[in-house]
Amino acid sequence: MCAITVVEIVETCIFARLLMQAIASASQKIHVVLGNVSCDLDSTVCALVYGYFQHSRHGSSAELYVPVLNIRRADYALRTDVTHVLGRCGLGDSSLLTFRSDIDLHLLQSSGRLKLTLVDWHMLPEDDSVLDDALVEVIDHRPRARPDKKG
Ligand SMILES: [Mn+2]
Repeated sequence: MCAITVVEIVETCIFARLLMQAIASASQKIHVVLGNVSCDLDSTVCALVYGYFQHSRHGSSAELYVPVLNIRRADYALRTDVTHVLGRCGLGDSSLLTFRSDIDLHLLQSSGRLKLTLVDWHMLPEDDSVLDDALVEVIDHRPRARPDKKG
């Protein structure tokens, strides 16, 4: 069974709603905890749990932590292991999750409001190289390409 409780999972879902409010705010930093592009189960769980953990410890009105699943929302149904496990944990409603297609990371970065943590991967692809300056932390078993920055 799941190590995280249903209550905790559901609490992470406030991220999606808070995110919508934050995007409307001109000043709030958004710290995205981004899983890898395969959106496999460990990547997804790590993004949700670490995002929740960081939000619980450091989230504030000035900085919002948001776990983001690194696929298009339309592709979520294809990740049957993820949908199965999250469904078993009481998180069957995908509208409560935030996907890469829901949020324009390049726009947030260009406005200086993005901080980025990568979980279960360690290198941004070439077409996301503009996000490099927002990268503050990498949680992965592979060696880092560059040292973590403070943030
Ligand atoms: Mn993985």
